[in-house]
Amino acid sequence: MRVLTDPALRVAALADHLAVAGDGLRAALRDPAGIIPAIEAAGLRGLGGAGFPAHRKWAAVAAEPGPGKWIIANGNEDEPGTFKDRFLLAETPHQVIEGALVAAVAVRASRVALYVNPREAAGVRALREAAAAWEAHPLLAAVSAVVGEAVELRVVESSGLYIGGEETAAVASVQGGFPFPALKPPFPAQHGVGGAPTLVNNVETLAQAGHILAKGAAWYRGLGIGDAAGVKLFSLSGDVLRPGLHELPMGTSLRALVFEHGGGMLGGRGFKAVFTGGPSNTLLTAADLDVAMDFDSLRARGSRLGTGAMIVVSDGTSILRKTAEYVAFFAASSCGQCPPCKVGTFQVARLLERLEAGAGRPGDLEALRNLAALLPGSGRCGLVDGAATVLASSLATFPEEYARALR
Ligand code: L3W
Repeated sequence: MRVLTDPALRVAALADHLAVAGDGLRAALRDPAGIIPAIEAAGLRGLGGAGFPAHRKWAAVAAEPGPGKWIIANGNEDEPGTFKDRFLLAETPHQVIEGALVAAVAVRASRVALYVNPREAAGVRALREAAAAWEAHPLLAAVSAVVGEAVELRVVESSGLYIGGEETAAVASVQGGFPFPALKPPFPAQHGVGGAPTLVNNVETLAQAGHILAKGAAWYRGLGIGDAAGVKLFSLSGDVLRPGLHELPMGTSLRALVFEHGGGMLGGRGFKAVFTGGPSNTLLTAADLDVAMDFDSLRARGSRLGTGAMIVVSDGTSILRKTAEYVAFFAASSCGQCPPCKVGTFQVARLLERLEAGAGRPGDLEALRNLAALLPGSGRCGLVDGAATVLASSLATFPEEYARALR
């Protein structure tokens, strides 16, 4: 099933995009009041990690007074193992912009920030060219007419820092500041860029909107398996034969992803575990191979779908080493505003590094367990929670690796 990755959408010229797409935006312009109900009926969720129902966020922004409301199409993507947004931006920039304009019509926003990670130079280039083409096209004038203000598309390069993907940090970046996350509430929906109501959605979420409006909510919902709706871009990496971006029905089993679409384990090695999402969630193991990969099923299992990144680890690979690598990433990515996050992630990274190097000391495991219990909830954004979750899960699931490292 190819919706977002349909080769016909991988075009640079707007005319080529509109030859095969554009019906979603046209439908949105014909019936602006029908957009949010369609998004709700489709079951679209926020695909940047949290899975928050998209229609609730859109309705919250729509309910706020204008003028000067904002949309931030969040393409900051920088977490290990996630590489879906860079595909959408570099290969299908018009698909993302069409979706963002559907959202602009729905919530009556006039400022659209296409917020992109400058490390992805191809994405920045593609988006700049695409935005210029839309600026000159009558469809944008039609969007402005419905919104009631001149709609502007701005490509905004992020700081390139991971933390800049957190939504309040994205708001701060678009305002020209350092990407410091802020406490919520207020949510950006009420108080975003310059205090204006702001809809922040991941670019994958927005990209789905055009298809939903074009082909209908029932069609979209039916693409998913069971109760799960629609399609998802899974970033598959690690010890599999066919790593890469796999667009699959939401609710596809982990087994199907790894053993059918991913071609199975590299070199016939045994399957050991999967780091999901950020990688900031509870690990999945062989006992979870039949779990449906969707927000609710993974949450019921005690884990999370997150961004849909699945980093597969085989028998020969050390979980301790991978955990140390990811926690070091979170430690380096902490913005430093909240001492428990800055100091806690640093301490965990230091202890893991020491253990991994065979220089662990008695008491290190207890210190790690204590930190895993103490740190969650101690920061204003989710960064420290992610680091603590992956640590706690790896300690609980593979205790023998830690004990062996200590010996
Ligand atoms: C309006 C309300 N909006 C909540 C909105 C809120 C936000 C969304 C989810 O994501 C996840 C986490 C990581 N009126 C609202 C409302 N909203 N109540 O719903 O909010 P929240 O707070 O549940 O999550 P979040 O912090 O936005 C984090 C996963 O993403 N993840 C992490 C990515 C992190 C980055 C980064 O920091 N650079 O990319 C990766 O998978 O595990 O589940 O929009 O405003 N009443």
